[in-house]
Amino acid sequence: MTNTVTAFIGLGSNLATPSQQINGARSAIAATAGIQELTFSSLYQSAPMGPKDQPDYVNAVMAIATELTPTALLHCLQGIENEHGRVRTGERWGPRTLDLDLLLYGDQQIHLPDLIVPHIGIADREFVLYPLYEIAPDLHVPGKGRLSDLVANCPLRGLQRLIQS
Ligand code: A4P
Ligand code: MG
Repeated sequence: MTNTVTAFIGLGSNLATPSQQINGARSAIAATAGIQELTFSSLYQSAPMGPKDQPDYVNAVMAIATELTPTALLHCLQGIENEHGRVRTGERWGPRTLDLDLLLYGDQQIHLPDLIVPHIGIADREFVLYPLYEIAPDLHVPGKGRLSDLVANCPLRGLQRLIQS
């Protein structure tokens, strides 16, 4: 691949054996033309943000090198969500088999109707910041500051790193 950009993807699931959903999504992303996996974080378990009457989540962050445009990458991620049985019920922050968010795309700030990068919730979500910090501790988040500072200001809220067998 030539002219690649480093991007970070947030993966989340709280239905249908979440850790398997995450691992399946990782394989699907890595197998996509124009994407090469660089690093994958540990899996983390967290209490649901939003409605509490849903199972805990498993989250992870993946670093990739990609020659896809941000919009093409988003469409790939949405296709993989759909292949993993994602059903959009319309409930905000409701349970899901698989959620793939484009967290960062190089040092770009993007404001399109269907794509905002850095991802809108990045600075407030322990289940994004801690796995991201695990694989890229020196990162600077465009428009928001140093990742290490964002982590220092974000409570763990019970986030747990899962030991993988
Ligand atoms: N969109 C805009 N920017 C982006 C981006 N950077 N990456 C648009 C991905 N999508 C982006 O997303 C809604 C719209 O966001 C899309 O049409 C896309 O064009 P969606 O995936 O269809 O809907 P959603 O995920 O239900 O909405 P939302 O607001 O993105 O939810 P979040 O922020 O993804 O939160 N609790 C824990 N512990 N862990 C979790 O992972 N996740 C959620 C969902 C709720 N609670 C959670 C977790
Ligand atoms: Mg989403």
